Amino acid sequence: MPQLEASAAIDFYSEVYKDAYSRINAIVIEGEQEANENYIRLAELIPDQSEQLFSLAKMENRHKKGFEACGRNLKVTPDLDFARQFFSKLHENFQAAAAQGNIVTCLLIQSLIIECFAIAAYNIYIPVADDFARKITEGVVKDEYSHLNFGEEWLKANFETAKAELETANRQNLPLVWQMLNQVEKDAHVLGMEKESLVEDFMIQYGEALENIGFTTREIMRMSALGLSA
Ligand code: Y39
Ligand code: FE
Ligand code: FE
Ligand code: FE
Repeated sequence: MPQLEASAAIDFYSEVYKDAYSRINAIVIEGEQEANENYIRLAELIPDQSEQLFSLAKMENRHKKGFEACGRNLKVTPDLDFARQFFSKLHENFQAAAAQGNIVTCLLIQSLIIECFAIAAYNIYIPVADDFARKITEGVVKDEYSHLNFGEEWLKANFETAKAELETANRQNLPLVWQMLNQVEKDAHVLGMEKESLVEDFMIQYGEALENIGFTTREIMRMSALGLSA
């Protein structure tokens, strides 16, 4: 089924919609919570940018509150156990990298992969969201671009020393995104969001980010192809 253009055809109060929403809404709430923690951790790892990183962490906390309100508005209880499971591999990889002081890997996971995932998901959700959630999500997605930009700027400024670690971290973490998308494909579809649109938007954001950081088109092609078959 093609990506829906408008929300007119969606019944936000049907049991089928609310059941799917209980998982997607939980993913977003848990994702915002983990993003908040990740930016606080990054503030410790990059002390000369801590002020800005704490301000990003604060935004993530606001996003979480906004999406909690979206769930309440539809009288949906978010399935947070499912959501924790959903993020567990990326979460473990971030924790392990942080414990070793691998800032580049932490930034790739949070500021490139997770932010691009968020931007893709929110852009695709906005046209099919209920009125309440649309307004919230429009405000949030603007912030996510600034989070992605933070990662791009730092990695661009440190490109020569970061390059090899970025390639390794990409190889370890990009395939996880495709596994995660496969897990939510059905629920996203119920909300009017098509997997192909999500993949397309993610690849555009992620490819542009790698380009801004300093990778060549050939390198971007090679890095992006990883795990696509997962
Ligand atoms: O930086 C952020 O705010 C990111 C944590 C939020 C993650 C959002 C993840 C969205 C995935 C939803 C998948 C729906 C198909
Ligand atoms: Fe379809
Ligand atoms: Fe956010
Ligand atoms: Fe963010």
